[in-house]
Amino acid sequence: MRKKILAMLKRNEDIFISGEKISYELGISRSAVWKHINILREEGYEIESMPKNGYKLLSCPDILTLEEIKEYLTTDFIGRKVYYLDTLTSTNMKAKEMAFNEEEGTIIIAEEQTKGKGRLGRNWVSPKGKGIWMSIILKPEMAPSEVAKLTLIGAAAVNKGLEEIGIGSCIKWPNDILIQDKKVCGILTEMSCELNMINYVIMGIGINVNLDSEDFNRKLIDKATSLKIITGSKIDRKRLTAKILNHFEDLYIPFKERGDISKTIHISRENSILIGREIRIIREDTEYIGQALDIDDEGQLIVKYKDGKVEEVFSGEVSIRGLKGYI
Ligand code: BTX
Repeated sequence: MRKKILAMLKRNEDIFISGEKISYELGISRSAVWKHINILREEGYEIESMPKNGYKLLSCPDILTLEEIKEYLTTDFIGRKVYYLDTLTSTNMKAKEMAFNEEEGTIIIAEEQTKGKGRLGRNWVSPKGKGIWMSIILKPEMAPSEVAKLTLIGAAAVNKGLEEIGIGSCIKWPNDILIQDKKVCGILTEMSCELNMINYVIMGIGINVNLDSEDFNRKLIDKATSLKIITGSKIDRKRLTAKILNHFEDLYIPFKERGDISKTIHISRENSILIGREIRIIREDTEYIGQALDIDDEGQLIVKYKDGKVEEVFSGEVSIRGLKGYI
């Protein structure tokens, strides 16, 4: 019911709508309307009320519920069902618990993660209300070996979403987004599969939106940044969340339906921070130094080592670090 009242207020933004009209259209008492209005206020909606005129929505809170992101959403199924929680250990962990019973495209978003996960057991700093910490549940019918490409789709979607709000970024193959050589977003793709069949994939996306320098500890400050630090102003998280989901669906559908990943590869190449640079590849405990030559049509990084040998590096097998301070 509260969602319906909110929708009415949003449809009538800037004008008053009477309590009587709301109660008539929704078939509830005027005191019930009043109770729901008060709960909405507690959630952060600024609603003016005047005895004769009724209610007027003045402003909406900076929260990532479906009600708040949907006005920017153009997708068919990605992000059409949103579980929004104030705090979670990790959205990926929660998504894994829920994945079997949820439809493809469902997303889990938390305002804060107390145990945000990076790759290989690393942690992901996720302070309250300042980032986009979300996981998308996917159920593609394809071989498990194809899943690495999904991470590239996620990174390309974030890059395009940022571009749409006027922020240029680079993709550090396969799973990071950097601005000014510092990490602003990380992607963690996890899957559950049988031999030849994927049960589900969880695509976890973490974006440092409105974090301040104090949110990063001393170790991180040299290698991590946020959109707010870069641009000097607070960024609208709702709009950005929806735009990323829109791009994600656009890139995901051709891949899921026809295995077509060409647009993603194009975006990955055009915005790659690695191509042409000297890189360090860490495989188990050994380090290899080489030059990143290209990203091939399958999404693999082509590397030329110091001994002249050229090799395709597959996502997930290696960690890559830049040599000169970038992560
Ligand atoms: P990664 O292993 O490539 O990066 C983790 C490393 O990045 C850490 O060891 C640390 O050095 C650094 N780091 C930690 N927090 C941040 C941060 N906020 N910004 C920049 N650098 C940081 C990257 O793993 C994948 C991260 C995915 C995070 C999302 S959030 C939603 C979803 N749920 C979840 O638990 N994880 C994913």
